[in-house]
Amino acid sequence: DDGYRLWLRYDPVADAARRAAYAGTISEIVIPESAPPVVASARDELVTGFRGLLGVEVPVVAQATRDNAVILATPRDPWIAAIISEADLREAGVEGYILRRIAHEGGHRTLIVANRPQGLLYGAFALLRHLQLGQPLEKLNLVSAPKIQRRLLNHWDDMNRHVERGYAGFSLWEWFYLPEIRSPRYRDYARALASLGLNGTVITNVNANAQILTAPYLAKVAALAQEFRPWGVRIYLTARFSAPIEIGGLKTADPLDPAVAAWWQDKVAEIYRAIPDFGGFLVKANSEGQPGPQDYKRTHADGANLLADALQPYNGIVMWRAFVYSPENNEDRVKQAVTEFGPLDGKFRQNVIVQIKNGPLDFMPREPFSPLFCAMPNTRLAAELQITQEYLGQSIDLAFLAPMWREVLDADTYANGKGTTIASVVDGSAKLQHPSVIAGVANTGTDRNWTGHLLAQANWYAFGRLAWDHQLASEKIADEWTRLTFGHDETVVSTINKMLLGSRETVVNYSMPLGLTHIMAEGHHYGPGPWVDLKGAGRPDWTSVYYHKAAADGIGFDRTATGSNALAQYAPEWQKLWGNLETCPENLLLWFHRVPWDHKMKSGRPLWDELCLRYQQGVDEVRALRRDWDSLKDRLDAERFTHVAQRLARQEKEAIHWRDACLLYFQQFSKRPLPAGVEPAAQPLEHYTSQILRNMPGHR
Ligand code: BDP
Repeated sequence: DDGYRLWLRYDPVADAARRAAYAGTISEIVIPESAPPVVASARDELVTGFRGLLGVEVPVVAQATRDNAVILATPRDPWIAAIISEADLREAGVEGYILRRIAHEGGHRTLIVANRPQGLLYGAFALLRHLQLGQPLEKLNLVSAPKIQRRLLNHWDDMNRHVERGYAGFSLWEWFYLPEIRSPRYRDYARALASLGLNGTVITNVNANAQILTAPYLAKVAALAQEFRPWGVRIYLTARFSAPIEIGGLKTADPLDPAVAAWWQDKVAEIYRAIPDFGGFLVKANSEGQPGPQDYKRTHADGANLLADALQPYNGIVMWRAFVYSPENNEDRVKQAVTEFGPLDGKFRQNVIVQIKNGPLDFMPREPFSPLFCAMPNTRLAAELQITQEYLGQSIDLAFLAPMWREVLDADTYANGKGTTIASVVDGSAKLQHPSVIAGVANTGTDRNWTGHLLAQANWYAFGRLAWDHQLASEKIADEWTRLTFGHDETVVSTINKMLLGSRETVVNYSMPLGLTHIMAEGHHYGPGPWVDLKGAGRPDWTSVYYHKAAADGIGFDRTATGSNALAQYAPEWQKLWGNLETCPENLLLWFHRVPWDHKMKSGRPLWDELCLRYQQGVDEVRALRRDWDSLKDRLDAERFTHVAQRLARQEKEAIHWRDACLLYFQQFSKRPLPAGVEPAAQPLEHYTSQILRNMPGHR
């Protein structure tokens, strides 16, 4: 089993009694003859799903002819309107669905009801998931609707098919072959998105290439859009701010220049002629060398509004990224987004969404939430999460990210008083609504299993499920994914669930425990590099020494009032908790504080000992992961078993490497021995500092 089928396997329901029960309650699929393409996808999915799960060919009809029909319907059908309440329909909204089993004319029906075609598709997937999860049909009765309107993947795919921070092969988009030649994978990709309720995708890298906006490439993009459309997946593109110069022949890209505005208007009109349901632009501007409005002494708002005005007539949106830290500013890097964007609050058009990474630094294994989520009350804000594991072991280490994303979504900004979680800021319920956006940087590529590491499929799944319903518990998501992917052997399920749920914390433990961040190797970002300094990286805030500040007297970055005071960007409640060395949670300790090596930790041990033991714990936990996986050998197919076993073996090596490299390095400053229970390094420090990894994926 190569994993290609993801969570949509539709293998026969293993429990024969249950399979028979399902088959007995599903007799035919009722769907109007002139169904729009999205509903045709729903129909085909149900046929395929029932065939696989139940082993029967369920006929498709235009009118119910018998008992136990599965009926796809909208409230335009008076029969449905009489059964489904106004309130339920309202709750289902634009994209949601109602699943209900009802008694009717002496028999039964299963209803999939939605206000719009898209909801029927999501309802069909939900019904199939229900069966795949072995849930009973008899009392089926649920209403589900997404809380966030635009649920997008962001692909950091270059046009030469290299994927920036991609660890699963090449880009899925075969630009040279398009538009005529279309890989069947495009359909499979869009179908996978739809199965999770994702409704859009930005197919190009934020480090953008203007060529994508030229006519020949727009024709190729239009071909992809055509493949995605039956699955309700809309295309978005990244817009390179200097495109008017690079492909438009203008001398400037100044957002206040009327010729520039006219160029973008024409370009946007051209895009919508080719792709009528085009979603909009994602822009990285004046960030890490990308061009932007500041090149013309204009603001981010000027830049974003320029594009927003061009898109507005078509209901297109601009997602303007807030990942900025300017080379001229030597303020603590984690403060800079608020410094730059805070003053622009309220200055963006209504179809602009400022897109913010979950943390103020950069997708670290753990950071506090970005304070920009509470600094712009009059601006629409999107959350950008990273599914691809740039800093969490790429496609070698197991790190299930739902618990990390839960930390973010549940974080209370206190922006509108207690309970103003990031989730509520993003979905608009806390403040401004429409359009609301959540984005996940994709971990997909041409690898047969899509995500490089088979178990990393769980992160794609988790992002999609959370984008639909940001209240879902990590445990529930893990359990769903494991059952959909590996079936219902309870030993398998409980073992894999346990492995998934602890895995992110394990990576934190052996790489950046106790609030350490950004101490990975330079450039490719894989493995340890706490020694990276200005000799090895282009600017101070790309070094590791900038972040850990280890010295004889201690370690950590003082972000309290005695230091950079990044803490002041948070609500007083957080300032109080995080600002005090005694109350600051230890998992963020060295993010906020500079701490002496002998500082007494909650365990009673000195900081140095605690740090060492965390690294050791990380290694021990990887060993436990290996034991757990090995215990499933006879219960899994050989291909998937071996695939994961090999990666876990490599992960153990990597964890040991992290532990040894970091502890040897920090020991130069702490001058303390390893505490009992911590295994000593096999090699001297020079061995680790002189290692150069080559041919790393995801990095140019
Ligand atoms: C960093 C990545 C870099 C991205 C950048 C971004 O290392 O490849 O281009 O973020 O998000 O995490 O723009």
